[in-house]
Amino acid sequence: MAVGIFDSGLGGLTVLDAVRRRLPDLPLVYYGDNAHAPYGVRDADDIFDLTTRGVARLFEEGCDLVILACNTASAAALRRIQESWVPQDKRVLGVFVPLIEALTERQWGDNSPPREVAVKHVALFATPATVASRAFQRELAFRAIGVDVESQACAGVVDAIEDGDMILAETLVRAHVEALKRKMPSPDAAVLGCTHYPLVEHAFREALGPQVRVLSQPALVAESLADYLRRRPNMIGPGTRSRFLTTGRPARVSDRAMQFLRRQIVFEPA
Ligand code: DGN
Repeated sequence: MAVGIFDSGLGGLTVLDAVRRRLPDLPLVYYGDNAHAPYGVRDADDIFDLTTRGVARLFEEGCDLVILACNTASAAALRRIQESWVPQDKRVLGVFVPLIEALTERQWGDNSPPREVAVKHVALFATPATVASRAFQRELAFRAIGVDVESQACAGVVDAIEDGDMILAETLVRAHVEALKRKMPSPDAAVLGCTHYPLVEHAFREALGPQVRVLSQPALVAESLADYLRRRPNMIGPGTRSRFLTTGRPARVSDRAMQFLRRQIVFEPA
């Protein structure tokens, strides 16, 4: 049995990498829907259909737990999947809750009332689809967490990273941070709500300044997963080797994965 990691493309490899560092023996199956990426410009029904197809494939691979390591899919499809689609013996988790926990210091699955929230003004940087969904604000409201959120749809950043144009990506990040600061001059914390942003985290940090606490998803998701599995010791059995599936062209996707993992991995057709 393995843990499945779903993403619209390659960005979820930043999450996979952090999970591997935190839980080196955990067998993982990665599914990148490269044939249909990016999701950031698709509508919610389309994202739901594509995401359920990928998650079903990961269930077939023997994954009883799947992480939607894609903010756009988590925003547009996760609740619908959890409420109406997942079989009883399977679990699908998203990537917002670990960020919210980091703001409130709560644990996954803990229903106790929120503690005093240290941060008051939160800047959210994400794709246009994630920002439009208001899923992050919905999750905060669901937990009765009263922080002030200002969001910035970072158009172009994912595409620039996918094209390997890091100079353009960093220039766009600086422009998006400036645009955010015009709406919220002094955020206490910044949430990087997209799988690709760890690759330009340095640009976000520089533009935001040292007084802003930057919450980067991969390490937070890995820590939450470790905690989740620690509380469910029988959930994942002894491992097989990790596998990488793609709906795109495996040779091309394997080549581009180097940019995210800085080592060679081999994708198979999904
Ligand atoms: N993986 C997506 C996310 O985290 O929002 C970014 C890529 C995309 O499909 N837009």
